[in-house]
Amino acid sequence: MATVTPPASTAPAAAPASQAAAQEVHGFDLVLDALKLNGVDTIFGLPGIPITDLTRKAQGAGLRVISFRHEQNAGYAASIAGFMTGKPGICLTVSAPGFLNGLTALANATTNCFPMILISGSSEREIVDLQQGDYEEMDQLAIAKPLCKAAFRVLHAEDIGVGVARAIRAAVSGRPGGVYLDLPAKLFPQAIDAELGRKSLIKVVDPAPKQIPAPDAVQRALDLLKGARKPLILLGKGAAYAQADDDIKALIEKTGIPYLPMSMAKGLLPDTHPQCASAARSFVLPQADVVMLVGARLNWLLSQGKGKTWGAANAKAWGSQKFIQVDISPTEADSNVKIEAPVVGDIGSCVAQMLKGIEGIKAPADWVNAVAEKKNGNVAKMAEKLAENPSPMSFHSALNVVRDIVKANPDAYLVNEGANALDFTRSIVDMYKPRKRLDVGTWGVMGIGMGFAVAAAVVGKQQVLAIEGDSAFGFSGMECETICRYNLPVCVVIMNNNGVYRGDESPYGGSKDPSPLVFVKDARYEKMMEAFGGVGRHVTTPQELRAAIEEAFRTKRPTLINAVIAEGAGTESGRITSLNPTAKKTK
Ligand code: ADP
Ligand code: TZD
Ligand code: MG
Repeated sequence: MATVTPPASTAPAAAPASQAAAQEVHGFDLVLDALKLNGVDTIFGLPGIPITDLTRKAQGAGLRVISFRHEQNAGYAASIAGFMTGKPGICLTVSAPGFLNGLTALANATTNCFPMILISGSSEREIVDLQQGDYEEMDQLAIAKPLCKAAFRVLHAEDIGVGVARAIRAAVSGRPGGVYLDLPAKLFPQAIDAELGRKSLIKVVDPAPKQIPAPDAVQRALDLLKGARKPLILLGKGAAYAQADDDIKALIEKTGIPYLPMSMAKGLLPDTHPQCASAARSFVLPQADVVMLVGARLNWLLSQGKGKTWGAANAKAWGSQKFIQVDISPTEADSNVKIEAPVVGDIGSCVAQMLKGIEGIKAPADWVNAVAEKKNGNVAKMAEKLAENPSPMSFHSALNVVRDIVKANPDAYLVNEGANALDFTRSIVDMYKPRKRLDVGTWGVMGIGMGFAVAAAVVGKQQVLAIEGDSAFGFSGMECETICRYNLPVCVVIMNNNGVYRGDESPYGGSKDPSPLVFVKDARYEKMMEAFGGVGRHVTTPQELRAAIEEAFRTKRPTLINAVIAEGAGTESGRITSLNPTAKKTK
């Protein structure tokens, strides 16, 4: 039934303007119709064979197409759009190399439980499978499979509706993740009867169905909390993703239990909330007797739930805590330590159920007071550091400015990557609203910066402030052009310490070349934004930094601020020096 218009692997022919063609619809149109039918309004991508026309037709069909300079950045944009909205972000790439460039972002999305669909054009199956050397030949489906939650290929135009529907369901149902959708070049110009095409499309009903937890699992968790003397709630980015903000707040406030937000859960309740225990992290983790994880995994970011962080005498031993884990994935429990009370379901439903039985659960006053005392001491110490004003700037003196600006602009998105630039920002800059802090996530991946910033501006429609290590920025810096082209309200601040972690030379010596960790001294990154018509600022004091960010927020113009930080201000690997045990100690 499907008619194929050759040749498939070169630019596809436009629909013939004959009478018969009026009754036909092409693969191109069906892909776009299927996406639109399911509420997709934005595509992040990079054009080329065989999807060039798809990107232009998408615009013609009323979709917003954000065209990047590298697919990895388009992929990161799609993935964070997925996190922000709970709907799959769409990334569109060309075959083999474009697909591979997007694949890092797809794998990262899966690792972080962000819903995303990578749609890549691919070469001719017959030639690929016989390895006969097609243009950009690669068995993309096979390569994508181990790196994503699900992978599908559509060969016939009448199956596009099913392919898109399956991709959407796979991305957002259960634990969200990355999905690959392979669309061979031949598919796009395929013509089928228009009525058949229309009927073949599926508007997905209830793509992320609620998963109600079992009552006995909820009761088990409540009983544990009831008996706790030192309870603690850990909020992860799954809790932020779930968009159950009011119920999570109610659960925390009604029980009075201290809570600790993971990086991207910051702001789910304001970091300044009296129960927020961030400033007493190393006190509460080993002390707590019952810990309730809500959308957070006991991975490396939580020392696998073991060792000294958790009050055990040695690194491999378990502490004495009992864990409750609220998570949509039934296999997450026990992945690192015993989970006494797994509550499996979507966080919205789980927390709603728990709230019904929360009467009588109250964090003991002596524990709450002990946490508050520890926290107040640490906050006072931090205030002293923040008040210092060294020259060149330290991370603290620069981030003190950012802290004020975010406080005054709580709706702004904060994108953050680097090592010291990441760790100091996380601990110094308070967040006030949910899902506003977008960062390197589970992998600690460098390169998310400009992709996330573009997506936050386009999808979140708010001012974006990206706090970037100078190394981190380099991974996606070319997207300054994209930011200028779409005239996005993005203010990039580069914490420029002349290198990876620090700008000083290797303690080992032995080469005339610069250390692998250092860059051109005093590089003028701000000129990159100027090159595309944006604003560039070079700042050396907190006053200048404040004025420059305030100007950017006021004018909403694309801005890059090159903030000079002392070369030696950082530490090797930032806060995770322990994972780098052989490194010679830097000063
Ligand atoms: P963090 O890095 O902030 O600790 P993780 O990415 O490790 O967070 O954990 C997120 C967890 O949240 C994952 O285990 C995932 O299965 C879970 N999750 C994601 N979305 C939901 C949801 N809607 N309901 C329940 N659990 C969810
Ligand atoms: N490559 C990728 C994709 N991700 C990584 N995390 C790294 C390399 C290794 N890496 C880090 O973990 S942080 C970092 C690298 C290269 C850069 C740190 O330097 P920076 O930040 O300038 O961004 P600071 O402020 O100088 O520490
Ligand atoms: Mg640096």
